[in-house]
Amino acid sequence: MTQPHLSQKHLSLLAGGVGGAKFTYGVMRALPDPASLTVIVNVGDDFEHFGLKICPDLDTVCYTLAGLENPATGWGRRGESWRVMEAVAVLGGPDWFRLGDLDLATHLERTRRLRAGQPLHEIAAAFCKAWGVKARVLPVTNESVPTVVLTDEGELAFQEYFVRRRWQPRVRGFRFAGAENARPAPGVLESLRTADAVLIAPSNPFVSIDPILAIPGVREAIAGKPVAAVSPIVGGEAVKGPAAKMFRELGYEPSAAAVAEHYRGLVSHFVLDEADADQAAAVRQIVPHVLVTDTLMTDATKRVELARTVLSWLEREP
Ligand code: FO1
Repeated sequence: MTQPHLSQKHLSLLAGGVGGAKFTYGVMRALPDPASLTVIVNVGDDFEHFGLKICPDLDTVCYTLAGLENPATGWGRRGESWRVMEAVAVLGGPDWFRLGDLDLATHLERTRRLRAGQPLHEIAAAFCKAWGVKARVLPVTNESVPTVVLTDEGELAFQEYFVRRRWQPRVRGFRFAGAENARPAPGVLESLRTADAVLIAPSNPFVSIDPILAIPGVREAIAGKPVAAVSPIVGGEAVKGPAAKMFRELGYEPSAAAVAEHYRGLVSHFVLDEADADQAAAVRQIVPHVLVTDTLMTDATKRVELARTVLSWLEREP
């Protein structure tokens, strides 16, 4: 009997942000059965705005898997219009966090369902079904565990820091409020425990992946498994967003090796970009299995190529 390919087994993927969504899309497309993929998504960016529950990372992942994402921003919806936000601005309301007209439908319907008592993971499943997403997408927890950014100016709520202040305040650390008492959403630990391998997307380690790992039981569920992380830092800079700036402000030189160090003891496999090939030996001192490849997901084909490269490497070097 031939050995089943990893691409036919169960995979779990930890993701947040735009880079995370792009890699998730690649993995989903690289698998013969997208239903064998469970995506566990950061909820630290979630907040309430206009009385609506906004879940940026869940929505970014789901829109991207459904092909509904706005290609210009990576977040929000394709073909978006902004009539509601424009009308809000005329009234003097807050328009710093831009909610498009189509995107608003997601927040309205999610908030209605939450108020009716439906848990977030069921809402995510219902929305994925409606949008034709075959992979399973789970919030890491159904509870509110907001990321708080500790800055030179004091504590800032995540979206205040990220969008309103355009990640300019200097960071000193992060807090995931209430994480220690939060319960993982149904299916999260089961999916991690039964996964043949766990992937960590090239997402921001501090504010996309760490808030997932902070939920009790998550680290334990993946301990001892093949866990492969893809570096979000390429050539000393973040592909998108503030990851490199955060490393610097926390006192580390941003590099693929610094990301590997951040994940020391958690990951068995680490993927870095060709631009950082000179760090492969140093990373091998931190993580046993190291792959150097082109990680830049400049179009949909490259997302799938990267996923295929990582999955076939995991098969060869489990
Ligand atoms: N990011 C921005 O930089 N500016 C925005 O106005 C903005 C609005 C927005 C609306 C819905 C949504 O799901 C995401 C949105 N994002 C926006 C992205 C969001 O801040 C994410 O948390 C970050 O991209 C980090 O992943």
